[in-house]
Amino acid sequence: MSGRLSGAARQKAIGGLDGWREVDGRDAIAKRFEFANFSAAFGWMARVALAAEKMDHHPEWTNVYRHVDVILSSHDAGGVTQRDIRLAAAMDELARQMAP
Ligand code: HBI
Repeated sequence: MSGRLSGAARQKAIGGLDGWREVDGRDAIAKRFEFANFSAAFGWMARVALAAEKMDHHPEWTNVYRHVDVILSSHDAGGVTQRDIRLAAAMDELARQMAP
């Protein structure tokens, strides 16, 4: 199991992602994804779900119409780990692939 990221390694890892922010009052990262419509949002969620299952690492997320709000944290580690960074990068890549 990888440990919680902190200090410079944490800043570097989060900074290497596309538009992720740290959550106030919790050791987690978050991003709002926006899509053209509900179908695109849900299609992306389906692809992410398959990737997440493969990685055995799962997002906290809510979908409203064409927006998906995502929070990532490693529950067993109690904070942000490399597994969150890897899942975040996979989400970004899948969103890029769906861009018009
Ligand atoms: N997803 N975000 C997140 N955090 C975890 O700690 C986690 C998970 N998915 C699966 C998982 N842990 C399993 O390894 C354990 O629940 C067995």
